[in-house]
Amino acid sequence: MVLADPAAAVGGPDLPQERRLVTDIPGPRSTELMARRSAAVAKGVSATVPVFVAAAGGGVIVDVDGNSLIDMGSGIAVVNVGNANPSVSAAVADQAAAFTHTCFMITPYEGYVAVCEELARVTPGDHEKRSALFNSGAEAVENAVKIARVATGRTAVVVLDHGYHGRTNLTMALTAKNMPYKQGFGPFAPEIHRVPMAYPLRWPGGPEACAREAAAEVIDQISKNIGATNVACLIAEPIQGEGGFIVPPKGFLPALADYCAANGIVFVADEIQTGFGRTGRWFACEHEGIVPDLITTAKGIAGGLPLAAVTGRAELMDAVHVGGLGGTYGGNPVACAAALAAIAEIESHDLVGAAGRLGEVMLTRLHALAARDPGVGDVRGRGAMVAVELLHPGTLEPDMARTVAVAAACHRQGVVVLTAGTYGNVLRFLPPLVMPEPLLGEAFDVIEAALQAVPPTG
Ligand code: PLZ
Repeated sequence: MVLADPAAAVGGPDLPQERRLVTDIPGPRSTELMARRSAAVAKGVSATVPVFVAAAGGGVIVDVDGNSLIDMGSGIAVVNVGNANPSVSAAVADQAAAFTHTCFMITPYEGYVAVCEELARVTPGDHEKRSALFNSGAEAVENAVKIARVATGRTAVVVLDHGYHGRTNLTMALTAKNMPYKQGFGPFAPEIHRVPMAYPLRWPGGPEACAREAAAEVIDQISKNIGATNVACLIAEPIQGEGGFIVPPKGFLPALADYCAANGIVFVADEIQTGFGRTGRWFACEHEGIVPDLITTAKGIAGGLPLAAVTGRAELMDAVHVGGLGGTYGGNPVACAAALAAIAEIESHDLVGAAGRLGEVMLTRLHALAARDPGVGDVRGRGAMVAVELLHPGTLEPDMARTVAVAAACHRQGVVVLTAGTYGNVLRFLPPLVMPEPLLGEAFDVIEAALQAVPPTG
């Protein structure tokens, strides 16, 4: 039961910012740990890259065999401020030395309040706001639905096709994709209605008509099939994450937000993946000047510690009776200390600006690549949240096999890339916002070589 090489377990930005392969991927120690994993961990919990981590920081992940991989995933958009960010680590250590838990509902502490104050400050809109803190993104989304239902006295919930909102029973029902998230796990929660998403690449009327036609279709379906007066909330990711980094065309989300406002429907922006600087704004809603009634956050909020929030209009949030919201660990003091440090880091290092610059580098590289590779069917994203959708050339047919093969080739060459998409044919890039630009360039050299090594078919 010996833990692998504790001497290597110092991470943070001082780690050499380099790609370094000293063994095959996975190396012998990772292979040994994978065997232990298989014998002890449930099969349903997957592993994208078969290496075990010893330390991470800046733009790299160092494995237990001494390989240094470029991190193009940020633990799914979590370590925006960098892994083992020294300021976050120090805040965690200090708080852990003071107290680790009391339960905010039993004996409160300042950190929780301070995080809610910061959320009121950094989220869109200057109206009066309140927040409640939770442990995971899914839990935040569930609570947004609870709050919207109490505040409106209505029950129906509207979500968009290709959307992802979590893996709990209610959020599975909100999530569009069946495999792997829902298969066999039903029955699902009732009163959930899925409407079309404005997906420019795949909109039958073409990308130009997409925003207008999709908004009209959504509004028609709500009024015709559900009845606007029955709808408590509409939940939308301002850029869809797991669905494949689908950026709604300009005007689509504002049209839905306006329709919600006119019909007493709570507009919930799920900014769990897009928040905290990721897209080159504090929150992705800002790209179109949208002020959501409620906003769900998690991931990037606390530099890697589990924390999530619902933030929104005071009159909605305060509609819930005393004791109606909570949980043993929600707003844990150590996670709150991490969040305060992470938010300060985003601000003091202008990581929002950094996300924009990383995005420009990535989009430039990917557009150049798309011009030479007929299998790259779409390049899209905002800030440090960009993706390519791989197709069989000349068609809209998803090329999942190539996507999987390219990702695996990148992993073997020491670049952690993630896939996404309803059809599993999207390569997505989510570097930490502290990624050094030369390292980002090297990651794209590897990605480009992998795409060349696995050419498109069909
Ligand atoms: N809403 C928009 O992106 C989490 C899921 C990974 P939790 N996305 C990563 C996986 O396979 O489980 C996510 C999201 C959006 C909600 C969630 C859910 O957040 O913290 O994973 O519960």
